[in-house]
Amino acid sequence: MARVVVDPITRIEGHLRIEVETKGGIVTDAWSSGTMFRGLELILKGRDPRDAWVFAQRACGVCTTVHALASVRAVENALGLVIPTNARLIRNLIAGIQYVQDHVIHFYHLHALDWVDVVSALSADPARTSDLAQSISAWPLSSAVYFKGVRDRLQAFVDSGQLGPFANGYWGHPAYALPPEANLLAVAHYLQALDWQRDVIKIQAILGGKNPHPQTYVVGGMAMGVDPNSPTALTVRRLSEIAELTARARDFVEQVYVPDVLAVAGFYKDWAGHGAGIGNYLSYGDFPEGAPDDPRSFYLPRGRILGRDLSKVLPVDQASVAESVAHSWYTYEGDETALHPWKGQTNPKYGGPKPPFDTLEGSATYSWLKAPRYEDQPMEVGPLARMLVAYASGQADVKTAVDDALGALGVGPEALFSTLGRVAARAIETSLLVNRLGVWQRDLEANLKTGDLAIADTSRWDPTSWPDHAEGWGFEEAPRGSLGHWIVIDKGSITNYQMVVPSTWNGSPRDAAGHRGAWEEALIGTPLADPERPVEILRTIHSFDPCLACAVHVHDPAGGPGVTVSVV
Ligand code: NFE
Ligand code: MG
Repeated sequence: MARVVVDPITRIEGHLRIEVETKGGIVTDAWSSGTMFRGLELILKGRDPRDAWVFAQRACGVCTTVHALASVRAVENALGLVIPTNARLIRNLIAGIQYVQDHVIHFYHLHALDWVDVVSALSADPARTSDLAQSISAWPLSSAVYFKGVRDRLQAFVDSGQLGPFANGYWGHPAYALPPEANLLAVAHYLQALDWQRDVIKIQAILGGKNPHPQTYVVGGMAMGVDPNSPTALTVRRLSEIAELTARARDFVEQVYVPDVLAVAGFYKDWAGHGAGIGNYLSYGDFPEGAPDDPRSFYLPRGRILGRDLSKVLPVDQASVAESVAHSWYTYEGDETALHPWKGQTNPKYGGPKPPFDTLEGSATYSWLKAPRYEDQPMEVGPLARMLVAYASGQADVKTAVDDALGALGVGPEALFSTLGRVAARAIETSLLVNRLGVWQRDLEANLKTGDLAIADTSRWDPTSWPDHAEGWGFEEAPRGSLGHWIVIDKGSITNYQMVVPSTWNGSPRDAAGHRGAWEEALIGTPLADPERPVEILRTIHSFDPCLACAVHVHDPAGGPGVTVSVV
């Protein structure tokens, strides 16, 4: 038996330590530890609820805008505000392009190198790489000359000894399965995606003033002019720029990202048998296409699946969410083992071993993440949860797209419950949303043409119009999964604010009943070919797209070491 410790897991946002126990080269138990504390929820106490979104949005620079959206929704819910149609559609557009950019960056820059051996790409034949590229896509950058150029560029990196983003990979690891040509193709697209993502996110800058952290939210709607005839508002020219950028986004997703995911997945079908995890899936649903607070109008439906049973989609009620701190570095006053977020507390109390330490073994508390549970059950959230809930709900676009992808890979729906299923679900979701952006834009233009220029309901702007005490919740589907903000307002100020974030669901430690979190559970049964180079741990953990900055909502002033992998 050996303990394998990876700390930190890189190519994620924030600080994550994973420890696993192995027996005979197979993972038999796992611990997920968020190693930083931030306390944003404490920073929000005492503030004006109308300002909360600006602070909350700083939880993260990766999923950026999602905390602003969850925050304004929580305050709107507390004050009983319904946002106008224009605001609903602009919010959908900002959130939608965020998904598209975030998912593509995740695949190429945060996850692909778990599957793609960069050094092997150096031995690829550019002509055969060109043949491969043209066999899977009509994307024009696919000539032998182009791929030779990429290979030469990569060789120059290696010769200089400065590998940059490709330093310290597990190159040559026996678990890599792609031929050199597929590796070169993926490296070429890794580089292209860097430029592409910078361009397409301009949509957020057009609609939000800047990226990351758009600045145009307001409680009750959006704070921007939408008169197509005014030079300072969202003009016809701006709308046509958005349409052009959306087309660029769509071309890359359809002609590069999706074909690459399918091609890579074809070499790793064994990963449809690893990484399933708990089998409970939660989606709050999002992208309202009618009444903004009616989940029946959502493009991606709300629902819950238990025990991988796709025949039933169960309802979701915010009252059923609670966070346990039984194994976290927090204390709750009183005897409660789990608290609903309106009653939530953020009392940090480090209870792990004194650093530096080798392992967390024997430490009852081991993470700065709390353990969110739905009716006491751990849930997986994220693209796979959303696609499964939508698929089981009979959402027509999702059903067609999922069935097509399963058909292309020649696997059945059970393959979805896996590490590979997560990667595929993210690509399917990206493809659906990049196409939906055009629908929301057309709806926005059509609504503006009717003369409806309403952009915010400011009827409750004055705090003297508020009740003495109000409670609200705001749900959002962030790229990594279900995000909830809960707010309590007393006499115009925030008296409690709790954020229950996607990576907190997925990366949670055990709860009071001993249930593991989604990452912990997903690692069990994973084979490790070489425990000193545990690429298999990275595959499954990265498939969730972790974000610890969101999840704990500090830093090591001394800097600390780089990545250490130890087998103890
Ligand atoms: Ni920091 Fe986030 C997303 C949120 S995290 S990335 O998506 O909310 O889990
Ligand atoms: Mg929290």
